Amino acid sequence: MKLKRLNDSQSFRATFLIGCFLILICIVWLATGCGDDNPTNPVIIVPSPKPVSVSLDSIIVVQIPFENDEGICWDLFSGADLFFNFTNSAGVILLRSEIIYDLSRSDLPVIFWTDPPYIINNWNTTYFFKLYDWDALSNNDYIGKVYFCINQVIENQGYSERLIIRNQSQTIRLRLALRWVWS
Ligand SMILES: [Ca+2]
Repeated sequence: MKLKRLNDSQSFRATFLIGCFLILICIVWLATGCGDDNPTNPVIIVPSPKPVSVSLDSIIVVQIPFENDEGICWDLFSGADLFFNFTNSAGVILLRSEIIYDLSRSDLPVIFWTDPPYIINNWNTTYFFKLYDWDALSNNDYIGKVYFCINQVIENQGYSERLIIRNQSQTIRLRLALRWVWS
């Protein structure tokens, strides 16, 4: 075999290329973790699962006041005729309950089913239950309201399937059944 001697320029070029090649090998070696004697496991960030929707399945009225602020019963000769409107923050009525006539304290709690279950679209807004005593011959009497916001529910108690909401004076208490759909 015949060897050909390189001139200075060719020698410099060959050295430069070999140097570049070695640096490249080092970079690949380090990047793949081969240079670490005690490599740590790669961290895999798994996003927390979030439900895709939530629906309101039922509303249980646990407590209402049976007298108005002046201490007078809603109806003079019978119990309250309870119903409620479920509204968004703009006051638009989304659901209206049936009326339960002649309700007395011993009848509580009473349950109202949503049929079909009401899907809560806006998790960032406040929804209201406005409770009334129905009257045939005069305007309905306003009993009071309670409200909730889904994002606040999640923040306070996670994806809970049972939510209790009260008014400020603690005279109204509702228990909501929420159903979270995960996929
Ligand atoms: Ca009434």
